Amino acid sequence: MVDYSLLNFQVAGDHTGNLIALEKGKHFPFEIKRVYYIWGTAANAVRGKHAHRKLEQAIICTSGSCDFILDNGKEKVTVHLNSPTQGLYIKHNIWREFTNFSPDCVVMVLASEHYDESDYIRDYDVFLQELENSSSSK
Ligand code: T46
Repeated sequence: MVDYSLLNFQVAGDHTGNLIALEKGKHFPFEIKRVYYIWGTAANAVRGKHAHRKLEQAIICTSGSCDFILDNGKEKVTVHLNSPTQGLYIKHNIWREFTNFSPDCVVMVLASEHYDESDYIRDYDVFLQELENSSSSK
């Protein structure tokens, strides 16, 4: 099974509209060191195409929708994100691609580490090799 979970956020706000507050130490199983967001992506673009060696992330589609394809080297699962009330939590060693963007899609990501290109595995064969090395060293 591909290791991921969906975090459900409590909605506050009032009759005029909604609000979700996300706090350090309360809503995520990691300390948030970085926030970034992605928007204006062409519908059929495929982003991601990499895994991370260490990074954990919570991915929230704050507007619109898109699909995340998660791959642990053996199995794949597609997670459709279409609500600001849910966060897709993924740890390291998961190959991710995301696509099928609605025109209004905004993806906000909360990350456990600062940006570090050396944490990326951008070659799928290297990803498979590193997975094998880590399982044979256990
Ligand atoms: C993931 C999805 C949801 C930075 O300079 N700082 C940053 O914090 C990030 C994330 C990227 N960049 C630069 C590096 C590249 O030149 O922005 C460019 C595109 O980055 P990347 O290839 O990481 O973008 P995505 O949208 O393919 O993937 C990102 C995350 O890397 C990834 O972990 O899950 O968003």
